[in-house]
Amino acid sequence: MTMVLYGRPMAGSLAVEFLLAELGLAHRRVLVTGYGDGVRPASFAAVNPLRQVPALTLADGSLLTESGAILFHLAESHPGLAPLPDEPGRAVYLRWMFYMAATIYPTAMQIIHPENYIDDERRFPAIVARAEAVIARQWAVIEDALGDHGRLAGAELSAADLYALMFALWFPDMATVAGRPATVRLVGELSPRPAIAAVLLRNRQQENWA
Ligand SMILES: N[C@@H](CCC(=O)N[C@@H](CS)C(=O)NCC(=O)O)C(=O)O
Repeated sequence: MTMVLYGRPMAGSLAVEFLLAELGLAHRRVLVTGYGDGVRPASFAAVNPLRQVPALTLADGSLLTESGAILFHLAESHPGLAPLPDEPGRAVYLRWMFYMAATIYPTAMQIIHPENYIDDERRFPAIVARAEAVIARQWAVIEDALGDHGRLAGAELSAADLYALMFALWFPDMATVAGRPATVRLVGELSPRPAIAAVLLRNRQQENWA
């Protein structure tokens, strides 16, 4: 059975698309639009009751949600983009995978969807401003780590770098990226890779009509 990735253009599915493309894994992509009761296709509500992307059905028909789990599983089961147990860089790789999922992603969501955190629209700017300050501090840790090797888990490209690339692309003008040379270099080196460039082109084209 072909894997099916449920995604929104330029959203949390982007890092999974990067990884699927870099690993050359065949999959079908289902574009999700709308939110809450307006989510389309309506059947997506049964796939992920939270109506969040990414979600991936695997070849055996089982379903994975959570970007970190999806990236981790794919990189673990197809060699090339993760240090495996007992290989150098493994522990550091785990650190960054969890850092992206548990530290960066929730802060990013406060910036992009403040309406999920407070009802009073007048308070949205305050939520966003605080989250921007928090993510700037969080990203400084990534910038320092990238400064050592240009990649997060040692010298080799890993799924953690692709995860970081997604967030950097979400906030190109913010303190996550702007003025951070190691992050700018990561984006500059990874974005033109043929697999990544093709995913970005497709996502940017779909962003305009989805
Ligand atoms: N913890 C989840 C978060 C996923 C998430 O928040 N996805 C966003 C897109 S970036 C979404 O689909 N939001 C729609 C909603 O919450 O209604 C993960 O890491 O996959």
